[in-house]
Amino acid sequence: MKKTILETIQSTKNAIAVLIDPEKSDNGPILENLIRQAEFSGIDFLFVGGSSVTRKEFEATLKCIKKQTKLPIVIFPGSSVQISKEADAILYLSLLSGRNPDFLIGHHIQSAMELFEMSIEVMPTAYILIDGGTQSSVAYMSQTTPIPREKLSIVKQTALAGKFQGKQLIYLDAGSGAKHQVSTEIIADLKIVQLPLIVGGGIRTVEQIRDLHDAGASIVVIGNKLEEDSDFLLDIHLYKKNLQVAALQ
Ligand code: 1GP
Repeated sequence: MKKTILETIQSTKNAIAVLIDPEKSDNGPILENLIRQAEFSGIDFLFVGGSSVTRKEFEATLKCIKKQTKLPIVIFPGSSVQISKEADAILYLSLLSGRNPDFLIGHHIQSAMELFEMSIEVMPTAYILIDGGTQSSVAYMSQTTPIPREKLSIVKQTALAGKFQGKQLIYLDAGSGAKHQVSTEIIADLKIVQLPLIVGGGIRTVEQIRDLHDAGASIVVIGNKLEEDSDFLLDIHLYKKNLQVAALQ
């Protein structure tokens, strides 16, 4: 039987997701090229979403992506309008680092019935913002404050609370374009939670990806860097190849 996306994530190691923001997508040659390169480089997932994407933009981009690839398409929603039956799964995010009820439960209620009628997989996810040294769009749009990066115990308590609530995944985000990525100390510290960790925000080099994987991140998410330079996927290709070789030794 085919694995669900959640099962795939639970059994994955050293995975990489490309984040596509429909607000910035041309839904044409640039997106097509990015998807081709992502497939070639051995990317594991395509995440789709953004802080201020409209329903129309979202649907249009999803349709373009779906037409071109068999890679798993996972929604990383910025709001209740970012849902679509074209996707395979949705990270059903509760923004646990914040205290804004809209992002803890409000958007969920607004979209629950529609989501129920779509046959996409819903993956309960604890979404935790960590200060990345810049004011991020997600912090601004959600009107929440990220957890200071040195407050390891608050991150750990928040992740554990998410686990006790039944979340299946933890997403640690330093925010798009962050100056500082989520630290490897935080990732190592969250081993006790024993849930797959997805980590994003400000990741721009293969060394950063490797450090995060080595510390225990299941999936590293790359957004901004690829919007500026999709050839970075060639470096990722090499990194993935080396991982395969190492696994055979
Ligand atoms: C998704 O915020 C990240 O979690 C994406 O960040 O755009 O900086 O890669 P970048």
